[in-house]
Amino acid sequence: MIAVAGLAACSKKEPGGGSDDGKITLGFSQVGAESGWRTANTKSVQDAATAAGITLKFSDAQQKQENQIQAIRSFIAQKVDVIAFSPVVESGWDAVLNEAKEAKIPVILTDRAIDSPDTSLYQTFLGSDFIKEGNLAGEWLVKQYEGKNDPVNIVELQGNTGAAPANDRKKGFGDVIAKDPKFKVIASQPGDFTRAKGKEVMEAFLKAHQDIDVLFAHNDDMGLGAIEAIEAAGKKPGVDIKIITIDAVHDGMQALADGKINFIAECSPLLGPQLMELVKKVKNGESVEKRIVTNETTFTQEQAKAALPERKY
Ligand code: GYE
Repeated sequence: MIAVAGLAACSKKEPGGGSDDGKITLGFSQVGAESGWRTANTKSVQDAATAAGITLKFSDAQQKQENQIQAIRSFIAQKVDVIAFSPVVESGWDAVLNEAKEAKIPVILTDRAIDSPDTSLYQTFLGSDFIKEGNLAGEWLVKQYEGKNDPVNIVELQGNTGAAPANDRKKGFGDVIAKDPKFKVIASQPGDFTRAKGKEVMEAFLKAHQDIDVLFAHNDDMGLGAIEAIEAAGKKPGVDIKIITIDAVHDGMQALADGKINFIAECSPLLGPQLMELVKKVKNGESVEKRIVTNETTFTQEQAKAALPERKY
Protein backbone atom coordinates (compact mmCIF):
# COMPACT_ATOMS: atom_id res chain seq x y z
CA MET A 1 0.00 0.00 0.00
CA ILE A 2 2.63 2.50 1.10
CA ALA A 3 4.90 1.62 -1.82
CA VAL A 4 2.12 1.99 -4.42
CA ALA A 5 1.00 5.37 -3.11
CA GLY A 6 4.66 6.41 -3.02
CA LEU A 7 5.29 5.45 -6.63
CA ALA A 8 2.40 7.55 -7.85
CA ALA A 9 3.45 10.52 -5.74
CA CYS A 10 7.04 10.13 -6.90
CA SER A 11 6.49 10.04 -10.62
CA LYS A 12 7.88 13.54 -11.01
CA LYS A 13 10.97 12.88 -8.94
CA GLU A 14 14.44 12.55 -10.36
CA PRO A 15 16.63 9.66 -9.30
CA GLY A 16 18.84 10.61 -6.35
CA GLY A 17 16.22 12.40 -4.30
CA GLY A 18 15.75 15.87 -5.76
CA SER A 19 12.26 16.77 -6.91
CA ASP A 20 11.65 19.04 -9.84
CA ASP A 21 9.41 21.40 -7.84
CA GLY A 22 12.37 22.14 -5.56
CA LYS A 23 10.47 21.00 -2.47
CA ILE A 24 12.06 18.85 0.21
CA THR A 25 10.35 15.49 0.78
CA LEU A 26 10.41 14.14 4.34
CA GLY A 27 9.46 10.55 5.17
CA PHE A 28 8.23 10.40 8.77
CA SER A 29 7.52 7.15 10.60
CA GLN A 30 5.39 7.79 13.68
CA VAL A 31 5.07 5.34 16.61
CA GLY A 32 1.28 5.19 16.54
CA ALA A 33 -1.68 6.99 18.08
CA GLU A 34 -1.42 5.54 21.57
CA SER A 35 -1.74 8.69 23.67
CA GLY A 36 -2.73 12.35 23.85
CA TRP A 37 0.98 13.16 23.61
CA ARG A 38 1.27 11.26 20.33
CA THR A 39 -1.79 12.97 18.84
CA ALA A 40 -0.32 16.40 19.68
CA ASN A 41 3.07 15.35 18.30
CA THR A 42 1.60 14.15 15.01
CA LYS A 43 -0.31 17.41 14.60
CA SER A 44 2.80 19.43 15.38
CA VAL A 45 4.82 17.56 12.72
CA GLN A 46 2.07 17.85 10.09
CA ASP A 47 1.40 21.56 10.74
CA ALA A 48 5.11 22.42 10.79
CA ALA A 49 5.73 20.57 7.50
CA THR A 50 2.94 22.53 5.83
CA ALA A 51 4.22 25.82 7.26
CA ALA A 52 7.78 25.05 6.09
CA GLY A 53 6.66 24.00 2.60
CA ILE A 54 8.03 20.48 3.12
CA THR A 55 6.25 17.55 1.46
CA LEU A 56 5.47 15.06 4.23
CA LYS A 57 5.05 11.33 3.70
CA PHE A 58 3.54 10.22 6.99
CA SER A 59 3.31 6.61 8.16
CA ASP A 60 1.72 5.31 11.40
CA ALA A 61 3.40 2.15 12.76
CA GLN A 62 0.66 1.23 15.24
CA GLN A 63 3.29 0.61 17.94
CA LYS A 64 5.00 -2.15 15.90
CA GLN A 65 8.70 -2.08 15.04
CA GLU A 66 8.23 -4.20 11.92
CA ASN A 67 5.85 -1.57 10.52
CA GLN A 68 8.43 1.14 11.13
CA ILE A 69 11.16 -0.86 9.41
CA GLN A 70 8.82 -1.40 6.46
CA ALA A 71 7.97 2.31 6.30
CA ILE A 72 11.65 3.30 6.36
CA ARG A 73 12.41 0.81 3.55
CA SER A 74 9.55 2.29 1.56
CA PHE A 75 10.90 5.84 2.11
CA ILE A 76 14.31 4.66 0.87
CA ALA A 77 12.70 3.10 -2.23
CA GLN A 78 10.85 6.37 -2.87
CA LYS A 79 14.13 8.30 -2.58
CA VAL A 80 12.82 10.83 -0.09
CA ASP A 81 15.29 13.59 0.82
CA VAL A 82 15.27 13.01 4.59
CA ILE A 83 13.87 10.31 6.88
CA ALA A 84 12.74 11.10 10.43
CA PHE A 85 11.28 8.61 12.87
CA SER A 86 10.34 8.11 16.49
CA PRO A 87 11.57 4.60 17.30
CA VAL A 88 8.95 2.50 19.09
CA VAL A 89 11.73 0.55 20.87
CA GLU A 90 15.43 1.30 21.38
CA SER A 91 17.04 -1.81 19.85
CA GLY A 92 17.24 -3.41 16.43
CA TRP A 93 17.67 -0.54 13.98
CA ASP A 94 21.17 -1.04 12.57
CA ALA A 95 20.24 -3.01 9.46
CA VAL A 96 17.58 -0.68 8.12
CA LEU A 97 19.52 2.46 9.06
CA ASN A 98 22.55 1.10 7.21
CA GLU A 99 20.32 0.77 4.16
CA ALA A 100 19.39 4.46 4.48
CA LYS A 101 23.05 5.34 4.89
CA GLU A 102 24.01 3.43 1.75
CA ALA A 103 21.25 5.25 -0.13
CA LYS A 104 22.73 8.52 1.24
CA ILE A 105 19.46 9.56 2.87
CA PRO A 106 20.05 11.40 6.15
CA VAL A 107 18.09 10.17 9.18
CA ILE A 108 16.84 12.24 12.13
CA LEU A 109 15.64 10.63 15.36
CA THR A 110 12.76 12.53 16.91
CA ASP A 111 11.28 12.06 20.37
CA ARG A 112 12.85 8.66 21.16
CA ALA A 113 16.43 7.39 20.99
CA ILE A 114 17.96 4.16 19.72
CA ASP A 115 20.67 2.23 21.58
CA SER A 116 23.02 1.57 18.65
CA PRO A 117 26.65 2.49 19.38
CA ASP A 118 27.00 3.49 15.71
CA THR A 119 26.06 7.16 15.86
CA SER A 120 26.88 7.59 12.16
CA LEU A 121 23.48 6.01 11.46
CA TYR A 122 21.66 9.27 12.24
CA GLN A 123 22.42 12.98 12.04
CA THR A 124 20.83 14.11 15.26
CA PHE A 125 18.39 13.18 18.01
CA LEU A 126 15.75 15.78 18.90
CA GLY A 127 13.70 15.08 22.01
CA SER A 128 13.32 15.15 25.78
CA ASP A 129 15.63 13.99 28.53
CA PHE A 130 13.54 11.09 29.87
CA ILE A 131 15.92 10.29 32.73
CA LYS A 132 15.55 13.85 33.97
CA GLU A 133 11.75 13.55 33.80
CA GLY A 134 11.96 10.43 35.99
CA ASN A 135 14.33 12.24 38.37
CA LEU A 136 11.89 15.15 38.71
CA ALA A 137 9.01 12.78 39.45
CA GLY A 138 11.12 11.05 42.13
CA GLU A 139 12.33 14.31 43.67
CA TRP A 140 8.79 15.60 44.10
CA LEU A 141 7.84 12.36 45.86
CA VAL A 142 10.84 12.46 48.18
CA LYS A 143 9.84 16.00 49.23
CA GLN A 144 6.27 14.95 50.03
CA TYR A 145 7.46 12.36 52.52
CA GLU A 146 10.31 14.33 54.04
CA GLY A 147 10.68 13.75 57.77
CA LYS A 148 8.37 10.71 57.73
CA ASN A 149 9.60 7.20 58.37
CA ASP A 150 6.68 4.90 57.47
CA PRO A 151 7.13 2.80 54.36
CA VAL A 152 5.75 4.30 51.13
CA ASN A 153 4.33 1.66 48.80
CA ILE A 154 4.61 2.59 45.15
CA VAL A 155 3.15 0.96 42.05
CA GLU A 156 4.52 1.83 38.62
CA LEU A 157 2.88 1.75 35.19
CA GLN A 158 5.62 1.54 32.57
CA GLY A 159 5.47 2.56 28.93
CA ASN A 160 5.76 -0.03 26.18
CA THR A 161 8.54 -2.55 26.83
CA GLY A 162 11.89 -1.56 25.35
CA ALA A 163 10.96 2.06 24.56
CA ALA A 164 13.47 4.74 25.52
CA PRO A 165 10.94 6.73 27.62
CA ALA A 166 9.92 3.57 29.50
CA ASN A 167 13.51 2.50 30.23
CA ASP A 168 14.72 5.99 31.12
CA ARG A 169 11.78 7.18 33.21
CA LYS A 170 11.94 3.97 35.25
CA LYS A 171 15.64 4.47 35.81
CA GLY A 172 15.39 8.20 36.53
CA PHE A 173 12.64 7.70 39.12
CA GLY A 174 14.24 4.56 40.59
CA ASP A 175 17.64 6.22 41.07
CA VAL A 176 16.15 9.04 43.13
CA ILE A 177 13.88 7.00 45.40
CA ALA A 178 16.57 4.33 45.95
CA LYS A 179 18.40 6.79 48.21
CA ASP A 180 15.76 6.25 50.91
CA PRO A 181 14.76 2.65 51.78
CA LYS A 182 11.28 3.68 52.97
CA PHE A 183 10.27 3.98 49.29
CA LYS A 184 9.28 0.57 47.98
CA VAL A 185 8.16 -0.21 44.43
CA ILE A 186 5.81 -3.09 45.22
CA ALA A 187 4.63 -3.65 41.61
CA SER A 188 5.81 -2.41 38.21
CA GLN A 189 4.33 -3.46 34.88
CA PRO A 190 3.96 -2.16 31.31
CA GLY A 191 0.75 -0.32 30.47
CA ASP A 192 1.93 0.43 26.92
CA PHE A 193 1.31 4.20 27.29
CA THR A 194 -2.45 3.68 26.72
CA ARG A 195 -5.46 4.51 28.88
CA ALA A 196 -7.06 1.09 28.41
CA LYS A 197 -3.97 -0.84 29.48
CA GLY A 198 -3.28 1.59 32.33
CA LYS A 199 -6.75 0.90 33.68
CA GLU A 200 -6.44 -2.87 33.27
CA VAL A 201 -3.06 -3.11 34.99
CA MET A 202 -4.13 -0.77 37.82
CA GLU A 203 -7.17 -2.99 38.45
CA ALA A 204 -4.81 -5.93 38.88
CA PHE A 205 -2.53 -3.90 41.19
CA LEU A 206 -5.51 -2.92 43.34
CA LYS A 207 -6.66 -6.53 43.64
CA ALA A 208 -3.20 -7.75 44.62
CA HIS A 209 -2.29 -4.91 47.04
CA GLN A 210 -4.46 -3.30 49.73
CA ASP A 211 -1.82 -0.80 50.75
CA ILE A 212 -0.85 1.29 47.70
CA ASP A 213 0.24 4.83 48.64
CA VAL A 214 1.56 6.13 45.32
CA LEU A 215 1.18 5.49 41.60
CA PHE A 216 3.94 6.54 39.23
CA ALA A 217 2.68 6.31 35.62
CA HIS A 218 5.12 6.89 32.75
CA ASN A 219 2.51 9.04 30.97
CA ASP A 220 -0.75 10.90 31.60
CA ASP A 221 -2.90 8.49 29.63
CA MET A 222 -2.00 5.47 31.76
CA GLY A 223 -2.57 7.62 34.85
CA LEU A 224 -6.01 8.61 33.54
CA GLY A 225 -6.91 4.96 32.93
CA ALA A 226 -5.68 4.10 36.44
CA ILE A 227 -7.85 6.87 37.92
CA GLU A 228 -10.92 5.06 36.56
CA ALA A 229 -9.76 1.81 38.19
CA ILE A 230 -9.06 3.55 41.51
CA GLU A 231 -12.49 5.23 41.56
CA ALA A 232 -14.18 1.94 40.64
CA ALA A 233 -12.42 0.37 43.64
CA GLY A 234 -14.02 3.03 45.90
CA LYS A 235 -10.81 5.02 46.51
CA LYS A 236 -10.04 8.68 45.89
CA PRO A 237 -7.32 9.29 43.31
CA GLY A 238 -4.95 12.06 44.39
CA VAL A 239 -5.94 11.57 48.05
CA ASP A 240 -5.99 7.87 49.00
CA ILE A 241 -3.41 7.17 46.30
CA LYS A 242 -1.05 9.94 45.21
CA ILE A 243 -0.49 10.01 41.46
CA ILE A 244 2.55 11.23 39.54
CA THR A 245 2.61 11.20 35.74
CA ILE A 246 4.64 12.53 32.82
CA ASP A 247 3.62 14.52 29.69
CA ALA A 248 1.23 17.33 30.80
CA VAL A 249 -1.22 16.93 27.91
CA HIS A 250 -4.62 18.59 28.25
CA ASP A 251 -6.55 15.76 29.95
CA GLY A 252 -3.68 15.11 32.34
CA MET A 253 -3.49 18.78 33.26
CA GLN A 254 -7.27 18.84 33.81
CA ALA A 255 -7.05 15.86 36.18
CA LEU A 256 -4.18 17.60 37.97
CA ALA A 257 -6.20 20.80 38.32
CA ASP A 258 -9.15 18.70 39.57
CA GLY A 259 -6.99 17.16 42.32
CA LYS A 260 -6.97 13.62 40.90
CA ILE A 261 -3.30 13.73 39.88
CA ASN A 262 -0.75 15.29 42.25
CA PHE A 263 2.25 16.14 40.07
CA ILE A 264 3.21 16.05 36.38
CA ALA A 265 6.66 16.33 34.80
CA GLU A 266 6.20 17.92 31.40
CA CYS A 267 7.32 16.29 28.15
CA SER A 268 6.73 18.52 25.15
CA PRO A 269 5.24 16.94 22.01
CA LEU A 270 5.62 20.16 19.99
CA LEU A 271 8.72 19.03 18.11
CA GLY A 272 7.49 19.86 14.59
CA PRO A 273 8.99 23.33 14.02
CA GLN A 274 12.45 22.34 15.31
CA LEU A 275 12.30 19.14 13.27
CA MET A 276 11.59 21.03 10.04
CA GLU A 277 14.54 23.36 10.69
CA LEU A 278 16.77 20.33 11.11
CA VAL A 279 15.37 18.70 7.97
CA LYS A 280 16.28 21.76 5.91
CA LYS A 281 19.77 21.89 7.41
CA VAL A 282 20.65 18.23 6.86
CA LYS A 283 19.21 18.37 3.33
CA ASN A 284 21.58 21.28 2.63
CA GLY A 285 24.49 19.37 4.09
CA GLU A 286 24.87 21.77 7.04
CA SER A 287 26.17 20.32 10.28
CA VAL A 288 23.73 19.98 13.18
CA GLU A 289 24.20 19.19 16.85
CA LYS A 290 24.10 15.47 17.56
CA ARG A 291 21.68 15.86 20.50
CA ILE A 292 19.02 18.55 20.91
CA VAL A 293 17.14 18.48 24.22
CA THR A 294 13.65 19.93 24.54
CA ASN A 295 12.91 22.56 27.21
CA GLU A 296 10.50 21.37 29.86
CA THR A 297 8.99 22.17 33.24
CA THR A 298 6.87 20.54 35.96
CA PHE A 299 3.36 21.21 37.29
CA THR A 300 1.73 21.04 40.71
CA GLN A 301 -2.07 21.21 41.07
CA GLU A 302 -2.02 24.99 41.56
CA GLN A 303 0.31 25.51 38.60
CA ALA A 304 -1.94 23.35 36.41
CA LYS A 305 -4.96 25.52 37.25
CA ALA A 306 -3.01 28.62 36.23
CA ALA A 307 -1.55 27.10 33.05
CA LEU A 308 -4.62 25.31 31.67
CA PRO A 309 -6.35 28.24 29.92
CA GLU A 310 -3.23 28.99 27.84
CA ARG A 311 -2.29 25.39 27.09
CA LYS A 312 -2.14 24.54 23.38
CA TYR A 313 -2.64 20.77 23.64
O1 GYE B 1 5.42 10.33 26.96
C1 GYE B 1 3.84 9.00 25.77
C2 GYE B 1 3.84 8.54 24.39
O2 GYE B 1 7.81 9.00 23.43
C3 GYE B 1 7.79 10.86 24.86
O3 GYE B 1 5.21 8.32 24.09
C4 GYE B 1 6.99 9.88 24.10
C5 GYE B 1 6.00 9.11 24.94
C6 GYE B 1 4.99 9.94 25.71
O4 GYE B 1 3.01 7.54 24.10
O5 GYE B 1 2.63 9.59 26.13
